[in-house]
Amino acid sequence: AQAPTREDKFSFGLWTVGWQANDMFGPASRPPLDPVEAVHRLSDLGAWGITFHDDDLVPFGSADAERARHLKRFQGALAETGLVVPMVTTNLFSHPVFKDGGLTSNDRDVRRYALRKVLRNLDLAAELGASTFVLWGGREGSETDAAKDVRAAMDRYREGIDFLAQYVLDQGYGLRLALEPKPNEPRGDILLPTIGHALAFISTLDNHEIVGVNPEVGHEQMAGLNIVHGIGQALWQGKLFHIDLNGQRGPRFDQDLVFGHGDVLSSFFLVDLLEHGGYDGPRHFDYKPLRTENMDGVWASAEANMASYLLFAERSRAFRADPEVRAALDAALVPELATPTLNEGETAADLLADRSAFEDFDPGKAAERGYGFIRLSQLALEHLTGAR
Ligand code: GLT
Ligand code: MN
Ligand code: MN
Repeated sequence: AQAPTREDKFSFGLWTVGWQANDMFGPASRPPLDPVEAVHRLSDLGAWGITFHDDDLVPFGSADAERARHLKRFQGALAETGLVVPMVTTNLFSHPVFKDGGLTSNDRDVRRYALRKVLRNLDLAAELGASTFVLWGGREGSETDAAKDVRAAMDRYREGIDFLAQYVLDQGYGLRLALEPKPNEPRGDILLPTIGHALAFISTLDNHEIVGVNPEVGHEQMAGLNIVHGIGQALWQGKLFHIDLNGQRGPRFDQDLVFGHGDVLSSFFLVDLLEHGGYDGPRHFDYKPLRTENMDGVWASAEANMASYLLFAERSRAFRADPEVRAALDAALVPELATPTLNEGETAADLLADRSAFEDFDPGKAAERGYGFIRLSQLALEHLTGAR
């Protein structure tokens, strides 16, 4: 297997390798991880970047001097290793003050406090040279429809995101905001549950140019959706600012498995899309090392994410280079979809005058063709499994 290099742009959340594996049914099974050690270990493994929430790096409520001390140590480790901070995010979900959300809490004082918490962290993100600021609204939502006026919540969400984006613009920070959708967990229902909801919401913002999405593979799959289609549309709209790669097996609780350890076929097509679809941002892993693993297992899991990605990328190149695949793609008319349906400048009158489009077109005959999609799919599977 290939070893990861900085050029691969692999990054990890501090909260991933640092997760102590405390869950709903039991306490931590691993010791705390020093962020400085995380930086060094990830760097040694070939990662390029590290990301974090304010509270991952500086415990919630730390005094200013304490905060400065934590940041200094962390920045020292970055300088020593050359690891970068491509993305920063704010925790608006752990402290009980956010139990009804941050930007959309019913309590106005909480919303104002949330904005202040994010502003402070935007300054830090800019200082560390990050280009993306992620907002995951895990607590923005409800368990009962009696409790949340969704239209008012959307007003407040828009107000909050537009305000934060305006601050970024006013400060001249080179940051873009990326909203991360998730359908549920920890709230019963979360606002902006899917990529599609988030994209529609973004189009209503005054500052929509600097707001995009940070989709997580497993979150779309929890909603039963096709992540490859979702990412395809986000790319098409120029809104794929960042991505959270991981694994999930079907609609159930958020598994945050290692990338490739969920839906393998979908992971293959996702990497194929990222590698050939014009995305050049971070390949960011947001997963949880299994609770069964000790620290050796944690580092093995970090390696596994990168190895999976590189394996899929290599298989995707082989797939695309195979002459049989190219012939099958042509036979399936895949390239023809890139041809516009209308001729240049063609009007409705022109189309109405084109007898070949209707009067002389034989739908019965056209319906006889088989598209050969199964053959194509099987060729992909053969490449993926190394049979070719
Ligand atoms: C939290 C969540 C992730 C988000 C993180 C960013 S927080 O760990 O489960 O999906 O990406 O806020
Ligand atoms: Mn995520
Ligand atoms: Mn998740």
